[in-house]
Amino acid sequence: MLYGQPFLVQVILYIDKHMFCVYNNNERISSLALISTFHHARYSMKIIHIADLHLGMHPDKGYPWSESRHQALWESLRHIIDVANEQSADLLLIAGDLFHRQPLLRDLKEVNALFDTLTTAQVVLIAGNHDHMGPRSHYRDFVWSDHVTMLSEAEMDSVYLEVLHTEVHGFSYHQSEIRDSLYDDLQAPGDGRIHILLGHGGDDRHIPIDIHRLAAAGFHYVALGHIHKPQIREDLRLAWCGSPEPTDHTDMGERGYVLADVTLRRTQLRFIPCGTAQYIPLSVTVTPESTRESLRHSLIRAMSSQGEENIYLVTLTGQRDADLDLTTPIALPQYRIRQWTDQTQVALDYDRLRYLHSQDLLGRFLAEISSLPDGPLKDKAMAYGTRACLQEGGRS
Ligand SMILES: [Mn+2]
Repeated sequence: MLYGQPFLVQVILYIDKHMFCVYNNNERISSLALISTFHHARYSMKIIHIADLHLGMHPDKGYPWSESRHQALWESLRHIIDVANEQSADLLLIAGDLFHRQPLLRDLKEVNALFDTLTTAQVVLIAGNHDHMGPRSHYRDFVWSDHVTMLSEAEMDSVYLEVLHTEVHGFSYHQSEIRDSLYDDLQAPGDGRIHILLGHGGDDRHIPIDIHRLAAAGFHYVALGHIHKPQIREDLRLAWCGSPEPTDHTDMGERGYVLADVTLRRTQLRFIPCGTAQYIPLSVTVTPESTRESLRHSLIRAMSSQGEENIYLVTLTGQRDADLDLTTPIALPQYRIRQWTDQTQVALDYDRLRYLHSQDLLGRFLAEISSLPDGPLKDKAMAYGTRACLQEGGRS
């Protein structure tokens, strides 16, 4: 040792995420891409996990807002890439069905161009059942940018991302259905690396998944796609992130992606909603006093307060005046009404019915029941009995 020399050299482990740097009086003299277990035991990797974007799809085809929903799907990918950059994410995982059907070559070029705008994240993706690798799929010979890896084999494969000390495992669909439980007997290697499984499925025709069995396979994170409803199981280190936008009127509730923080020791999962519209069931109660105009106002009030961007499934309940026709939807062109269901019943005018049906079964029924003591049970019995008689009469 050179006694009397000032101590000049400091070793700093966290100069940046992946470098092991040696400093001399604050001047970096050496930086080595050394991967130490010590470093990675503490290094927290930020992952954005998405799936089921269904790019190219036209949700609600035939409805006036369909084109804007088609654009919203592409916009969701742009948004997620912006988020990945803002958050300095390390990894963007795409768990299948990025496209709604076999992608065109130009679609792949557009997506790759978007991936090129990622400033920090590497990308790993698989094909799902919708965008499966058919014999002439453009996925087969497409050359992705260096930071993008597609696990395109039909059998389990992996990519080791050295700077992240992480191996991502997965395979792609080569047909639209896989009925075998291909994720049932997996075991993550115990080699000190972080192991992630990228998977697609979870129903009978698309790789049935036993989440507890999969959780026991020892992956640090299991990033799944196919089920559009998010299901986040931090306790099992497993999640279906869901689709970032709803694509069908049966897709209720919030849609988004998963932000995962993964180290060798722990996995933290957060669901981040990002859908720009939701399908919302809207029930409107009709009374004998209701008119189409009054219902129009109720609907506008309800849809404005819950968001004009949302898509509504309207159900009308209650009792309507016999003259009121609600089978034709009320025209509200500035709103998005996907479904219109009339479940109303004609309000019963007992005095008029007694008069009209004095000579038949309904008249006798009403006379009989009116002698019973008043109460909710009597009201119900009267309504059910009357409707049954009217329906019987209608059939004969
Ligand atoms: Mn799918």
